[in-house]
Amino acid sequence: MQKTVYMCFSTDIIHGGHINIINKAAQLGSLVIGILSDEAISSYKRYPLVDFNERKEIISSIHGVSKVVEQKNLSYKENIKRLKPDIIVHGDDWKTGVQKPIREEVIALLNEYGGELVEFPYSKNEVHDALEKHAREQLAIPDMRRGRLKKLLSMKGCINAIEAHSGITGLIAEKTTVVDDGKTYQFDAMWVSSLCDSTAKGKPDIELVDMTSRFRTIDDIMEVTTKPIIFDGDTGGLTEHFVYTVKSLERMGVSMIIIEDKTGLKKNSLFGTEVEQTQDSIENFCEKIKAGKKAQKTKDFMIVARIESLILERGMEDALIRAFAFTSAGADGIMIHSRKKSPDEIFEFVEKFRQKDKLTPIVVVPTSFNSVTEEEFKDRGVNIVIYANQLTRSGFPAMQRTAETILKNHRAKEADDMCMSIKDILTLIPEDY
Ligand code: SPV
Ligand code: MG
Repeated sequence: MQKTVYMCFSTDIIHGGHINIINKAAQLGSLVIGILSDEAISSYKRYPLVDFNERKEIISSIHGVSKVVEQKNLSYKENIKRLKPDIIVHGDDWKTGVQKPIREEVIALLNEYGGELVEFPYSKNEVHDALEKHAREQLAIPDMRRGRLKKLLSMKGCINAIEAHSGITGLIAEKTTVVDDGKTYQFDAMWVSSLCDSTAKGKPDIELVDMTSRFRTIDDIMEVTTKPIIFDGDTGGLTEHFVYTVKSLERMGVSMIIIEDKTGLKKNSLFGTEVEQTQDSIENFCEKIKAGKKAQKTKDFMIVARIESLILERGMEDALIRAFAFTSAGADGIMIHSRKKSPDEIFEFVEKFRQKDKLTPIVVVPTSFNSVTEEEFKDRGVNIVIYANQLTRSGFPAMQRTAETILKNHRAKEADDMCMSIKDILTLIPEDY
């Protein structure tokens, strides 16, 4: 009887190397190709330029492929258990790096029933590398980047974002990948926080850093990344100014602005009622939202209204009245904020809002109520979870400790163990990025 051969494809660019390995695999038996889901690809590599159905059609029409199936995760487990292939084929490039534990799991699963792993030498090819680089560059084009947040939201239901305030923090948000239990995890988007952008410039978070400077930060991040951007627009400023901000952000390829319903001198929400803060009137804030929606030119851009009622201790009822008024005014989403350690008031808001509105995306920033997992937020009806300041809050103490160690010892030797090696810092950023 003919053997069954299984191979997984995670690429959306088919080139000669792929045809070559398909030909070799087909010679070993009846070839089934697993096509990685859009969700798995976007958390493993990058957002696919060609979607699942199209990839399925292309690959199933290649000579030598007898069947195509979906592979939902990077892990082969589900499909191996279901299909029990005699042979699994892969390039030998997965012996190291992110895919190493996936390979080990495949070997263990094959050993359970005497299946075989066949690895063909992986050939690095400059043309293929150039195609991949080109695909990445496509993702960074403003039109492509802007629309991707909506696509990710509808694909995943709940997405996450981490703060970025510079090129290097943008790269961390872009590239950090973790493999756990056969799944890969990456951040979906970046949050350009007013707190972290101001802090990086040594300034307080009071709308002192002007828009031109905030745009410069976005530009620095955009130059070296491809992921969608959510911009912290503070109060949005005067309505007459806000409409220009919306148009500029949209042109740059930012996907979403979140503005908070405060007025006058804005202070950071995490101060709560310890400082004087004034909430905007519902009428005025609705006018700002309406003006912003009217100013935007594309369908992709989103304006999210952030409600400060819980922060300012004005009560749940006030928060809900505002939420429904702001969505009626055209807000594309609601961010509800709290500085309580317990997530109870956030959960209560989400439950009550969802009783009347099942669709409008809800955004949370769990800096204080940080014990809740993304999975629980999703189950309760939250759509965007933003880690708003953790890179700044971890990076700053590390630098401060190093500075103190040098001062104390009148030399840098003792600080060396706290630092990356010179070789690592020199090669951290590739020259042709
Ligand atoms: C920010 O990151 O700047 C925010 C979130 O606006 S918070 O600091 O919690 O107000
Ligand atoms: Mg802010």
